[in-house]
Amino acid sequence: MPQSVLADQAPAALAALRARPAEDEIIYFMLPDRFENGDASNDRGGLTGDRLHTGYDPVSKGFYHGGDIKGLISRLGYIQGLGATAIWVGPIFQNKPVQGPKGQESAGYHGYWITDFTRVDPHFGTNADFKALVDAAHARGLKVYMDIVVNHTADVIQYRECARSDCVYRSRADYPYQRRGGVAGAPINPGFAGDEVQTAANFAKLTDPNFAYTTFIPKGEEHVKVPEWLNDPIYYHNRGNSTFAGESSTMGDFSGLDDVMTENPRVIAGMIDIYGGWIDRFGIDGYRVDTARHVDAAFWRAFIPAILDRAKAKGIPNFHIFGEVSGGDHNEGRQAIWTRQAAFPGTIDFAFHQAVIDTVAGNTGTERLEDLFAGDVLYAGGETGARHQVTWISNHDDGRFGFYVRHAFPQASDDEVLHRVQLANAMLLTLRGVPQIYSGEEQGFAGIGNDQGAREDMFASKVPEYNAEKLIGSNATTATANFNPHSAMYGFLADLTHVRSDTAALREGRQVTRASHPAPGLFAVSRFDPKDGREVLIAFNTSTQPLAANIQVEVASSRFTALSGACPQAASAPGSVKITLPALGFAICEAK
Ligand SMILES: [Ca+2]
Ligand SMILES: [Ca+2]
Ligand SMILES: [Ca+2]
Repeated sequence: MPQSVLADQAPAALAALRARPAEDEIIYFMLPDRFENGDASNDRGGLTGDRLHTGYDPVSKGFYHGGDIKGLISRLGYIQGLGATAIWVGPIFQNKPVQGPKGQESAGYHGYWITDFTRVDPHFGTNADFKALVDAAHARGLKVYMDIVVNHTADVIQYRECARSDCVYRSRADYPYQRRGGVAGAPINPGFAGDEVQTAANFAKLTDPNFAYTTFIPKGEEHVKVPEWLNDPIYYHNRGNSTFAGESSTMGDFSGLDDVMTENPRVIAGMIDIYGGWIDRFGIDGYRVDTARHVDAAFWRAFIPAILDRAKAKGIPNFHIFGEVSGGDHNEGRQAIWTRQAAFPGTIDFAFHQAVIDTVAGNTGTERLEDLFAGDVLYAGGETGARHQVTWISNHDDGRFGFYVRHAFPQASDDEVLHRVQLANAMLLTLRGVPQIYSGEEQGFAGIGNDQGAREDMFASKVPEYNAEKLIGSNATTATANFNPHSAMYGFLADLTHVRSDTAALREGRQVTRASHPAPGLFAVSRFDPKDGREVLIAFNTSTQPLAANIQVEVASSRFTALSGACPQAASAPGSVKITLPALGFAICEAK
């Protein structure tokens, strides 16, 4: 569309967008550094020198590759063509360009090492570029979700007693706040009643940050963080590296990243100020919250309502906030805890991810999926609340679904791998929750592992390991740009996103399990239109054999239309329909 046409449509598009509930969205997630390079002049972020100074090295997985906000703007049509309705943009805040022990350095290309929380990293562009992105997305009816971090900042604070990698966690019991360096140490912080008494008066008594370790800030970095209050070590836990267990889960440093003292009311107010500011200035539509489980629940109980209020005041009633709760056994109860005691409207659904891995990139029976959805009552708001869960099968940390399939079924043909990945995506786009597609899925990216192994470039990559990857359903490689709207996965996903967006039952409808199996095979659910109750039956076959089965439906559902796959025209008898599915196939059947 020409820019002038977009501008004319902008106010109406924005009003329609603001009115959509979170569960109507299909989210497309990308790391800006790896998506599209729209401006070669910012590739080094305005810095000079080698890659350890600029962070730029397009040949290496762990450094900046040149993607930026201008590039992302230029590809919004590609994203919209896929049928996504929202973008989740990896963190765009200014980062420490390079971190890590000598010889093991890597760059902040992923965005999770923030120094300045108020501005865009120069590798990605400017705050004005980000405003242009939000406006351009909104003009197309696309929402913009930012990826934010509260838990930590870049690694700036150091300890005298140890180097970053060997700073073991020092607990509150062994290193209480009122002693310096252990229970036998000199008295400090008199009268501080502990971090659970969250009043300004109490935290005013916490003046010495050197209870567990002796903190210092290397010369030249004293004011590197913005806002300025973040430069004071008193606003950090300073207890050494998290073991991701017990108390250290919320108070330990994530591999040296400075862990913020989120119990302090000054910190809570400061973070509300920072992230409320982005809403005020840019009118964005939601936050994906990094490392949510490493911040105490009381922080979220204060932060989340304040942010939702801030959004409402800005005319954004459906602002979504979804937290990353990773680790542990990835069950639905563990996710649901954070919607209850930490007030998250939704979490990134690791339980869904694991259940689809087990059943489609594994040999677990489809009862696993029935169990998953039986847990929906655990979420705040019950089954309605569960529809705010952000569901996914591939991402930048845990790896891509295709990788899991190839790992689980090393003998599988290319065709079987493609069908398994498509089946998993069919589940993603029809079952309850807000589906999130990770950039590259639509071009058959499978990745070579997790983390850096799953962060391939969409533009022509110079990374040899990426370029050696065999894509799924495509003869292309990542050595050339992959914005092909005719690829097998793009067309497949676009068909399903349009079915979802056209069918209220698949976005907002109640979901009832109809059939499951102790071994690979049938899984079926019905979803119901929230207004007229019309039934949509969705059936999946996770086995490599065709199947036919009678499935219970509503007695009123006597005739069907196929929205995808093969559906019978009519019920076999009142309340029963016979579904026939090919190996690893599925069908979406809407009652007339
Ligand atoms: Ca660039
Ligand atoms: Ca540190
Ligand atoms: Ca923490």
